[in-house]
Amino acid sequence: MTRTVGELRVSNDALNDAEELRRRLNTEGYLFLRRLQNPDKLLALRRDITRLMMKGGWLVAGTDPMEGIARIEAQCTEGDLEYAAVYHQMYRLESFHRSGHWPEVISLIAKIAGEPVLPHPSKIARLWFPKYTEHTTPMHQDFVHFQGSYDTYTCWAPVGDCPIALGGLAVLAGSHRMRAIRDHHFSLGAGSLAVDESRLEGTWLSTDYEIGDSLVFNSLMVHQALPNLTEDRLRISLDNRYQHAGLPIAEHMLEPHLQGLHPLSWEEVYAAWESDELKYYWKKFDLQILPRLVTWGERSFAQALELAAGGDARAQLHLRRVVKRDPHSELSQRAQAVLAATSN
Ligand SMILES: O=C(O)CCC(=O)C(=O)O
Ligand SMILES: [Fe+2]
Repeated sequence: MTRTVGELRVSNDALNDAEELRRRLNTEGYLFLRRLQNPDKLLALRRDITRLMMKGGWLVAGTDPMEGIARIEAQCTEGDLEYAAVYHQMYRLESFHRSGHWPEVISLIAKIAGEPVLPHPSKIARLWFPKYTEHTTPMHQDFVHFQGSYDTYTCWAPVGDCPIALGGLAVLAGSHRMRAIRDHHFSLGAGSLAVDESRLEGTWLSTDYEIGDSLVFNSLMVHQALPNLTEDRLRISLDNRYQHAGLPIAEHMLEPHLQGLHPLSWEEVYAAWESDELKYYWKKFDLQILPRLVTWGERSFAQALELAAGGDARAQLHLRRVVKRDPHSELSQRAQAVLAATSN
């Protein structure tokens, strides 16, 4: 994406005015708060995560892990076994899960959505390598991934400063007004689904994020990540989801993130936790749980097969990733057949 990016509107002035927050969310589709989250707590989390990245071989040995200086040879992303190796270590951190329950975020969501607020059990972080821009999160609506209710809110926040060049999140101004799910097609970036760019109008908004800054939007807002154009820095961010506990939630949001790609159980996640407080916390709510819709995922995979058969290098890369992850799965068999037919 090369186009001008406008500045997000800062809404800190409305932080204590629930009605005004809701009005801005309705008119603009997002709320951007400077330093909503405590920088010290985020830095402590960054320390925990970068320590695991160093242990996992993602960072240059001898550098300060807090700097997040990537070993370019270690590049990987969601869907890669190498990604899961570090992501799953991080996923076992109690501090990571606790960060999705920090009161500053919960009380903001309570003002928007009402109480009680349900933080989704499926907490999410992105650990994005530099010089890997074809894997940048493409433009999409979260609903196709997370489903449940349209009134599910994503809170995106970098775990460290995130200037434009490090590839923070951008939202498409006004895109929430079409209260509908747009067509999505195959894409190489995170989630493998993108909306058709030619049908989009409006200005992309982002900012030079500083630690603690948080961007909240609902699940129909079109957004994407900007590419990580730095020489050697990893971008670390959280995108946790929240909703009113009385609204429906899709069943996969009750499981650890990336369950479909890289299985992990809650018992494994909880194995080294010191406190029981957040274990299975959602069971105290009487939740309305919806089955996961596989429509979008299946369409993306079918398109990847078709594109790969026609010689599309990105689709072929996607299929090779599927095969490497689990050579014996049914999807892999189909991917292998296409790859074999197109190799020369
Ligand atoms: O951080 C990213 O690259 C993707 C985040 C995203 O799509 C989201 O927060 O919904
Ligand atoms: Fe998203």
